[in-house]
Amino acid sequence: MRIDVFTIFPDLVRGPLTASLLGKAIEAAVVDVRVHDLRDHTEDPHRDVDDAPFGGGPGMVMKPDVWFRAVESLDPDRGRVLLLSPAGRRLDQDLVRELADEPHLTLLCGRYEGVDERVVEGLPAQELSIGDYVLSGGELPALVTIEAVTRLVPGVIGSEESLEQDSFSEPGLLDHPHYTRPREFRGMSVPEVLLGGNHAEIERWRRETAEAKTRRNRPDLVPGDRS
Ligand code: JCQ
Repeated sequence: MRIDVFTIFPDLVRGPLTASLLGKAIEAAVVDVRVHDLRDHTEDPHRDVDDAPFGGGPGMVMKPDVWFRAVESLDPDRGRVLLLSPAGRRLDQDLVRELADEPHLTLLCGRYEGVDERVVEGLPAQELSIGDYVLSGGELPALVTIEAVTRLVPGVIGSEESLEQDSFSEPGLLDHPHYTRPREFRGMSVPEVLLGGNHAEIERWRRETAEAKTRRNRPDLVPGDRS
């Protein structure tokens, strides 16, 4: 899989990519991530990527021409072009699986108050949100997207296991609690059922505690919830 990233902070994106599982997948050449400096595609001596908003108001807006030149510097194939934005479609595991099937993703990291709407309309780019909160730029959302997607790409260490996990764990149900040694820690014991070796009983306990956790932490995932 090929992933192109456009950002005014290329080093911020590269750092995490060279560490951990991501770095190994990139080393193994299963995933080819290329990080581009958006300012390399400006044409003015100040290398400006932003300008004042039409209609007035605070802050600055990212100029469309820079984004078009940047993305058009790639060969005609740009794959699926995604603009990280709090106003985008929310990323969830279904969309992660869909993106993992794509041969090529192009991720655009916006900053300031936002990006000129003609980037979305004209490139075109699909707006993608990683959650309902505001960050100062799309760089961390791009890294989140890359990590969520690449761990499903065949050949990435652990991808077979994570695919298994996905099919075993029911959709709309949070994971059950986990325990390891020691059996007692600061007065808290591991549930007796997990020590007994009765696998039918263990499975039942895991499903029940997963359901309880889902009702407590994520009532919105419970069928029939109207919250
Ligand atoms: C992504 N959840 C939050 C911030 C404007 C495109 O315009 C903007 C982009 C950002 C960065 O993205 C996020 C985000 N998912 O903050 C402001």
